[in-house]
Amino acid sequence: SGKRLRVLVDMDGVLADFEGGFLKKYRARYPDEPYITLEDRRGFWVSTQYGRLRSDLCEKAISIWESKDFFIELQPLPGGVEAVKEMAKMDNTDVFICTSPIKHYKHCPYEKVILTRDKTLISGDILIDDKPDILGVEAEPTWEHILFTACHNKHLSVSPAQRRLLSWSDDWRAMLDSKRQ
Ligand code: T3P
Repeated sequence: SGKRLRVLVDMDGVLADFEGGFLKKYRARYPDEPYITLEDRRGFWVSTQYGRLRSDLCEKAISIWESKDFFIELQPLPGGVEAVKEMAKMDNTDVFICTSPIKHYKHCPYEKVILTRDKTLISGDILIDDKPDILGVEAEPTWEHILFTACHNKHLSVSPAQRRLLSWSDDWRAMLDSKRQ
C-alpha cells in the first residue's frame, strides 16, 4: 500500500444545502421582498447579488445566515453524506470536513465541525469545494481544488486545468484514485 490519501471536503454548497436553506428562510422572513431563484444565482456571495437587486437586500440576506439555527438546520445535499462515509471506509484514505465560519461568530462555529478561515493552510491531496477562488496566505496549497458544481458557479468557465465534480453522482471515486500513488 502506498502513501495515504487525504481528502478535504467543504461543507456549505458541497455537503449542506446553503443556497436552498437560505432561499427558503429568506422568503419566509421577507415574503414581500424580491428574491433570486437558484436558477438565476450568479457569483459565490449571496449578499452581493441581493445587494445588486436592491441595496437594502444585502443586509436582509446577511440576517438570514447570521440567525440562530441557520447552519444546523441546513439539509444535506443528495449523496454527500453517503460519499463521505464511503471515503472514510476506504483503505489508505483520511477524510476531513473543512469549512470556513462566517465572520459573525455568535452561532455559526457551534453549529459546524472543523473550522478555518484559511483553507490554504490545511494540507491535503484534494479539496472538494464549491467556491471558485480559494485563496489564503499559502500561495501554493498542497491540495488540488476540485470545484463542486453549485447554482452560483455552474455558468463559470474555469481554467481547463480545474477539474469539476458535477454532483455526488459524478465519479468522485475516480478523482480520488487519480491522486493515489
Ligand atoms: P464553507 O467553507 O463550508 O463553504 O463564508 C462562511 C461559510 O458560509 C462558508 O462555508 C461559505 C458559506 N457561504 C456561502 O456559501 N455563501 C455565502 O453567500 C456566504 C455569505 C457564506
